[in-house]
Amino acid sequence: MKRKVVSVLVCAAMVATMAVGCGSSSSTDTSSDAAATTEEDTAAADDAAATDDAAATDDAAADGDVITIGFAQVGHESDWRTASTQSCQDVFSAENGYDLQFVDCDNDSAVQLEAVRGFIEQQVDYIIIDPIVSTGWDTVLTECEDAGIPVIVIDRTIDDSDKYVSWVGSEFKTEGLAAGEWLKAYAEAKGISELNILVIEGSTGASATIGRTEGFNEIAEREGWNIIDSQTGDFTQEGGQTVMESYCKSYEGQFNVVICQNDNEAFGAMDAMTAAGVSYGVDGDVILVSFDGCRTALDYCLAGDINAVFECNPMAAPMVEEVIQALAAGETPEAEIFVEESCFASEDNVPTIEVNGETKEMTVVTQELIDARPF
Ligand code: GZL
Repeated sequence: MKRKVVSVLVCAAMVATMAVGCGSSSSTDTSSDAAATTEEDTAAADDAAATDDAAATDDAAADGDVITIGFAQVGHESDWRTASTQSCQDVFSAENGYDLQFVDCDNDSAVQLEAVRGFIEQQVDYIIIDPIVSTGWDTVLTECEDAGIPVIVIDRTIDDSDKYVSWVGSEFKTEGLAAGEWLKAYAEAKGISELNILVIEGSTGASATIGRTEGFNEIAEREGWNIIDSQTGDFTQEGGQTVMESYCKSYEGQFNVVICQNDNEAFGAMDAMTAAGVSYGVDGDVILVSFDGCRTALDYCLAGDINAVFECNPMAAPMVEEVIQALAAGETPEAEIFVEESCFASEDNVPTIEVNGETKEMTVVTQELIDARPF
């Protein structure tokens, strides 16, 4: 399968999102009256926007131009997920000529399959799926194919069917490999000879979990590291805290590395370690690593609480729109489209890492970088 790495559109999407974000931060008032006025103004603006959206859809529908899209999203479990949803809502808006039928599947695979079948019944023009788990898809994708509805998969992968047009997302195994190569170099730079590692995995069966685990464990095995335990925190802050509380009780004093497979799990793990009196981060006893790269995680990285964050870019929607436009033009879109991603660190003692024969830069987090982040 040909691959395409897209960075320009991601930057454009980021700038667009940032511009919107920056604009929305300019009118904060402190007085209660002003706040009430702002609240009334905001409600009025929301009503006006909804009216405009409906009007735009009606106009486009009148022209027969509106493109109806069914989007079955994983859920709302993390900051990353919120940014992924926002990216799709920003691109597939009424003013852009779309009617987005969005379903938050709340991390429930049965709900997700039902949502896709609902889109078929609605006879939408396109279906976007971010698959909660990577298996159990061939039957419903065959139903989409029989209904003549193109399916585009984003983010996580589907491993038991190829009945979809394109997949847009990240290389999860590469993310895991990068974390392992950084940890090796970091331990050497710090003179740490023995690594005893605890892992808080993502949602069981999710390709992001499978890939990150596979990549990191490949390095751990090569280096002879001791992975003491590895349990799922389900990509949530609550899950990360619960697992880390258990780890602090079961493995007190036995570990010096915690790998969290997303930012929200890292936030929960931090709370649990703080409560247990375990120090972490640049000046702590435990090296803390996360995946995703949301703004809050980079804040913690800047503060030295999280040692390194390996980005997973949620801004897939601009590339999905490219796929839809190619299909509409009778062209064959790329089968796999990879978004560009960075690796972030709190310190500058590991400038670069080698992953799959490619040199990746470890970007030291600054406030300027954080301010420019889209999520
Ligand atoms: C990865 C994505 C994962 C994120 C988590 O692409 O599916 O799911 O890493 C999210 O934050 O919950």
